Amino acid sequence: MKKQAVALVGVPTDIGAGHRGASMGPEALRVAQLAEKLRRRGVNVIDRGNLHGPMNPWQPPEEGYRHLPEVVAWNLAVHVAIHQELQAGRLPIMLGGDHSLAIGSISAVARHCNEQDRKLRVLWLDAHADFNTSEVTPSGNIHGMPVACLCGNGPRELVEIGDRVPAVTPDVFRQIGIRSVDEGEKRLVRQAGMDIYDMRHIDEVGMKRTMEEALDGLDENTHLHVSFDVDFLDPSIAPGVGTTVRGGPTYREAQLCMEMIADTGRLASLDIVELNPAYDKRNRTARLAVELVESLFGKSTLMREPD
Ligand code: 4U7
Ligand code: MN
Ligand code: MN
Ligand code: MN
Repeated sequence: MKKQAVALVGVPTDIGAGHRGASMGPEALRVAQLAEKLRRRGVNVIDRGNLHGPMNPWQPPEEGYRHLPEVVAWNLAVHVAIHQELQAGRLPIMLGGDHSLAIGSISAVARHCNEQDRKLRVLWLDAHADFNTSEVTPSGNIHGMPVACLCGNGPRELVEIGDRVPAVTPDVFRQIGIRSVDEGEKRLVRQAGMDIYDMRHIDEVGMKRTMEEALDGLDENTHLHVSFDVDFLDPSIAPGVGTTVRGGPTYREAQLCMEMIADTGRLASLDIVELNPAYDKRNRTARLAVELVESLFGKSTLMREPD
C-alpha cells in the first residue's frame, strides 16, 4: 500500500491573537524546511501554499469578541481546505496562524469522521485550555476560545461551521501541558468535565504515564488529531510565541510526547499554531517545532531507516 500523502496548508493570519506576528508562522516553518525534512523521512509532502483571508484590522473587542467577522472568514476557508484534503485521503497539516483556526480545522476533521463513521480523539498540546467564552474572556481574543466554540459554546457563526452543532463533544479532547487557565474559564472547564493533563500531573507522574493515559482507548477506527500550540513548550526552548507561560515541557519531555503519539500509528491530521517569528531568535522555535514534527512522523533517536 502506498504511504499516505501529507498536505501542508498555510494559514497566514494572527486574526484571533493578542499579539501580531503569528501570520508569519507558515513561512517560518517552510524556512525551517518542514517539507524537506519530512520528505527525507520518506513522506510524500505536497505544499498547497497559503489560504487567503481578511487583513488584521487590529480593533478592540466588540461584545466580547475581537475581529469576529474576520475570524469567521478565515475559519470557513480553513474548514473547506482541510476537509478537501481529508476527503482526498491526505493527512493535512495546518500551518498557523493563531489557534482560533483550530475551529476550522477540527470542525473539518469532525465532519470527515462523521462521514467515514470513525471515532475522533484530539490531543490539545497547549499551555492554555482555550475554553473561554465572550462572558468570561479577559481579552476578547478568539484564540483563547476554540475548544469552547467546537463544543458549541460560542458565537453562532463559529459554532455552526461544519456539519453539526456542536462539532465535537468535550470527551474527544485530551489537553496536555496546561498551566494557564483564567478564573471564569476554570469553572467552564470543570463543568464540561474536560480531560486535562496539566503540568502538575506531568510533574507528578511523568510524561510517559501522562501520554499512556491520554492515548488510552485508541483503536484502528480512531482518527487522531493533534493540535500543537507551540506555547505548549517551555519558553526557554521556544521563545517564538506571543503568549509565553513558564514551566512547560522540556525538550526531552516534548520529544517523548511526540514519539509516543507516533508509536500509536494513528496520527491523521495536525495543526501547528501560535508560532510567532516576531518574538523568535534566528528561527529557533520554528526549527524546534519542525524537529518535534519529525518525531511525530516517526523519527526516533535510534538510527532507524525510514520504512
Ligand atoms: B492560545 C488567555 F487571558 N487565556 O483568553 C485569553 F491568558 O491559543 C490566553 O492558547 C489565550 O495561545 C491564549 O486571552 C490562546 C489569557
Ligand atoms: Mn492555544
Ligand atoms: Mn496557548
Ligand atoms: Mn498563544
